[in-house]
Amino acid sequence: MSLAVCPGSFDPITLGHVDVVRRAREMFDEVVVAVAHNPAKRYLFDAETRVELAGAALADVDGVRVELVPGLLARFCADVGAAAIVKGLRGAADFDNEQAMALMNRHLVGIETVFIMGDPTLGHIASSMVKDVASHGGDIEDLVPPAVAAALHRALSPSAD
Ligand code: COD
Repeated sequence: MSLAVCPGSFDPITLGHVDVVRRAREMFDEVVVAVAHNPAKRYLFDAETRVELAGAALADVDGVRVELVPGLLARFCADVGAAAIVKGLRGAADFDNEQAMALMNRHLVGIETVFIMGDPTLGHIASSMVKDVASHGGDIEDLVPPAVAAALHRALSPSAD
C-alpha cells in the first residue's frame, strides 16, 4: 500500500489544491492531505477550520483523508509511513520555494518530494489571491469548492467579527 502526503497551508483549500490531490491519488493508494503551519504566513482560518474545509472539498475522493500536522512535516510523514511528499507547481516561483523544503525533508527523514505540474487552467489560483478577490466582493465560485466560498463570504463579510 503506497501512501503520499500532500502538505500545505490550505488557507483555504482551492480548486488548484484539489486538482493536485486528485492527481496524487491516481499515483498512490492513499493520500493524506496534511494541514501544516507556514511561519511566513498569517492565516485567515484557524487550523481546525482549514482541516474541516479541506475535508469537505475532498469528501467525494476515495482514499484521501485530511490531518493536522502538529509540528515538523518530515516527522509527520515518517509517523504515517509516507512513501513520498507530493506538491503542485504553478511555475518557477513555486519551484524556488519548494526546492529547499524538499531537500530539507529528505535530509531529515530521507523522504522524497514528487512535483506535479499544476493544471494551467488553474495556475492563476492561489489562496492569497482568492481571499483578496473575496474581500473586495469579487466572484470566487470558479476558484474554490462551494463550502469554501460560503466560509469566505462569512469570514469576509462586513458584519463578520
Ligand atoms: N496549482 C498547483 N499547485 C498549487 C496551486 C495551484 N493552483 N496552488 C497551490 N499549489 C501548491 C503550492 O505550490 C504548494 O506546493 C501546495 O500547493 C500548498 O500550497 P499552500 O500555499 O497551501 O501551502 P504553503 O506553501 O504555505 O505550505 C508550506 C508548508 C506548510 C507545507 C511548510 O511551511 C511546512 O512544511 N510546514 C510545517 C513545518 C515544517 O516542517 N517546516 C520545515 C519545512 S522544510
